[in-house]
Amino acid sequence: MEDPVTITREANIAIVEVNNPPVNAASHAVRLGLQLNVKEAEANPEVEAILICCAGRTFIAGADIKEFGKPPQDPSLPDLVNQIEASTKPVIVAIHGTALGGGLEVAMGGHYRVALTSAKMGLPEVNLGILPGAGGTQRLPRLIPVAKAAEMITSAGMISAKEGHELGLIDRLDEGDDPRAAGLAYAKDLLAEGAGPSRTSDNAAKDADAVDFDALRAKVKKSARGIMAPVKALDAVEGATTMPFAEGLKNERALFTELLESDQRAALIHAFFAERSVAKVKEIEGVAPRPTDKIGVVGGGTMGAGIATSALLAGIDVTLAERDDDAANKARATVEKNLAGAVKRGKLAQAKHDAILANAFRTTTDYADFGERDLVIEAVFESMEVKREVFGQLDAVCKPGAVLATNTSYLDINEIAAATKRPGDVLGLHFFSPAHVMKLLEVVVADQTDPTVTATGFALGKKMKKIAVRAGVCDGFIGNRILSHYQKANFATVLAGASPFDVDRALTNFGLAMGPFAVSDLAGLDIGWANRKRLAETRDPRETYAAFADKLCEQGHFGRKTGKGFYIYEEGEKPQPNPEVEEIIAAERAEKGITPRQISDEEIVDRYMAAMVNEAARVVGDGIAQRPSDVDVVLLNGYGFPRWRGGPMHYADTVGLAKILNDIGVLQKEDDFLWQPAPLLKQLVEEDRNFASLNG
Ligand code: TC6
Repeated sequence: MEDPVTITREANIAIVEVNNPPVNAASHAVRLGLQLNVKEAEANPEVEAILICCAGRTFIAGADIKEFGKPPQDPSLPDLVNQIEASTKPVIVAIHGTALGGGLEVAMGGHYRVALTSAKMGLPEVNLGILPGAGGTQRLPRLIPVAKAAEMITSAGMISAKEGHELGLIDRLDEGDDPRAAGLAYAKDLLAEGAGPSRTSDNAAKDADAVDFDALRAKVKKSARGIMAPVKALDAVEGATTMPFAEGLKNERALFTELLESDQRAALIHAFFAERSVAKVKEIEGVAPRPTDKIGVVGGGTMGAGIATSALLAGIDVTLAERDDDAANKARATVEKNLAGAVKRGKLAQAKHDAILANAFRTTTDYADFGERDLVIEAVFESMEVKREVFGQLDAVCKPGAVLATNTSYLDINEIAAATKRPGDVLGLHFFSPAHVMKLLEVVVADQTDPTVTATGFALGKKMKKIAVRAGVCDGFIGNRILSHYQKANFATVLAGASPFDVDRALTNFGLAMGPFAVSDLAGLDIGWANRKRLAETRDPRETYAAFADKLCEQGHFGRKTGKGFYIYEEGEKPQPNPEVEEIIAAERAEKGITPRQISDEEIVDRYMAAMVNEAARVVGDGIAQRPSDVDVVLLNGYGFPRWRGGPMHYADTVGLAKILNDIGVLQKEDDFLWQPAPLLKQLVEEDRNFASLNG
């Protein structure tokens, strides 16, 4: 392998360049190369200044994440950064692309920083369950105001080079596109001025008095939602305001090591790589996608308008069809509201917003307007009959080669495709509501879907900045199929003795953003009810059917939108448990001859996880998901599973598959039909393997 760090010289300036594609991560070889080359430059009497820069698309984007959890190799990143800072010759760092984590820490070890105006920078370590452990928590608050440093570090946010310049992190901006040239020009100017080394560690923390750490800690703890890293990172930043530099570094190291050894770090790094491996889909390797510049959307309800908004934000031209002018106007108003929201949140410039509405978006009531569209996404009422009708019409008007996608959440896409004469052009693109906010996209591949069509689904997902996951056809695909199963298990837990409120409490304590019964209320209880009615005919007679949610619906209680469901909703009040729910459940238990028993929070969680993992194992075993980590990505990004637990499959590996299988075995005595162990789970336990062994 080529040396990832090289040294060259231009007159009296040594140029130390990192070249470690794809993102110049500070791997062991890079750290070693930087150490040796900076040393060499220091020792060379002809060198008066040292420039550190990177080849390729970015400055160092961080420590090499693959090395975390493995035995450390010298030089460590903190030692390297200290060595760079200690240089007796001025060290200039030229930044382009994204200087992140350990990359920005290397830059802060340098004495002068020049950044291309297009560059961005940040310390995103807390996203991975760690903190900036190479001096970042000590140097950043010595370069920019402590409050801003604390915000950047605890939120993992990135700033632009321009903001970095205003704050004092960047000394010079360069309008060009060549970091090496920018660095050399700066180095020459500094030498001409007679500038010497300028070490950040000599500075005091900036505007430290302006920060109330106790108040900030309470705020960070609340928004961290169970993740330890942001709170520990804040502790380290506080150290920069109360301790001398060397002591602050030691404190940072201790806090970093604690996090590095935690299960949370392992889970969050698993999630990072899982989200990247979903893009690896064998059947589309080397397959060129079809165009997606102009799309059509059928249906302008919440979902269709959300999809249209998401496409418009991605620079795609959108035509949206509704059945009449009234509905089309309503859809337009929803899209306009969504786009105005994006402007308000700073995601979209006003001028761009105006241009989108003037040029890139139109509504229609005539499918003939889809004639020239590259791809059309159907988002109409969830009924096979209606969808087949829509696809028949699309088949008649769309140009050859156009991709026809359905946003169905459950229905059989093979049957929908069969309504056209071009089933190879049909696939599922299952967005999650609100579609312009949620990142998850299931790309559902039907029996006859052409690989170029699948590749187009992934290309569109990338354009829309979604996390696209390949799924096969079955009822509910990956996410909703698993959801249906664990909902049944939650219902069974309630019949066995827990209240819905016990279940919600236990699972929010476990880390879910909301309890499953509160989520059902939010989504509308009528949705689950309609789905259960749809499946009634094919329901296995051995299933113990829990009817208490149907009873609520029969009384017109659909959750939040009707003011009553599992909870009671009153304007300005915290939702309260609905006492009628307990009565309905007690009656159903009596009818079924069930004597309720006390169920601990721990058991509630174990039952929930056993159900989720068991069905997920079936989903992988049946080939609906490509690999266990794809399931994790779906549950993390579409169903509120706590990221710091890594997803259900990672969680199962952490507690051990034998424990999950054992829990299922115990539950089988309660309900032999619901708790059949998945063949893949049994096989892995027999072979003493975990889900990670299947990720490849
Ligand atoms: C740290 O620095 C701690 C310091 C303290 C130490 C004491 N390492 O995201 P993409 C791979 S913690 C190894 O698709 P993009 C990635 O897996 C780190 N590999 O590209 C993928 O590989 P694949 C702090 C990495 O253009 C490929 O690069 N830094 C790393 O959409 C392309 O990635 C971060 O947290 C890495 N650090 O976005 C930054 N980074 O092709 C994490 C990426 O085999 N990285 N890879 O699948 C990012 O946020 C983004 O990758 C990006 C580029 C913005 C740099």
